Amino acid sequence: MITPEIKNPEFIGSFPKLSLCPEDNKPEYAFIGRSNVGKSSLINMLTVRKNLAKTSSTPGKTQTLNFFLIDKSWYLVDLPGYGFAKASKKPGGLG
Ligand SMILES: Nc1nc2c(ncn2[C@@H]2O[C@H](COP(=O)(O)OP(=O)(O)OP(=O)(O)O)[C@@H](O)[C@H]2O)c(=O)[nH]1
Ligand SMILES: [Mg+2]
Repeated sequence: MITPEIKNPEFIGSFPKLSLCPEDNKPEYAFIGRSNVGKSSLINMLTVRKNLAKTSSTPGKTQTLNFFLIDKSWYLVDLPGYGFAKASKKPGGLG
C-alpha cells in the first residue's frame, strides 16, 4: 500500500470560484503545474483510488476547484493547470 495513512477520501464538490469553496479552516493541500502533467492522477495515486479525481489524456480537463476531504480532517484540492489556452485568461477567473 502506497499511502496507508489515507483511509477515507471523500469528494466534496467542484467549485467554479474561490469564494464558493468550503471555509471550515481545515488545512488544504494543492498541486500547481502545467495542464496534463498529472496533478489529478497524483491525487488518485495518493488516495489509492482510480477515479476519485477526473483525469484525461487531453490537457485542460480540470476546470474548477475540486475539494476532497481526507479522513474528515484535511483537504486535497485538485486545481486546473496552466498553459492551456481554452480557458479564460481573465485575471481572477476562479477568484
Ligand atoms: N507516463 C505517465 N503518464 C501519466 C502520469 N501521470 C499522469 N499521466 C497521464 O497524463 C495525462 C494527464 O493526467 P491528468 O492527471 O489528467 O493531468 P492534470 O495535470 O490533472 O491536467 P489538467 O487537469 O489539464 O490540468 C493522463 O493521460 C494520465 O494518464 C505518469 O506518472 N506517467
Ligand atoms: Mg487535472
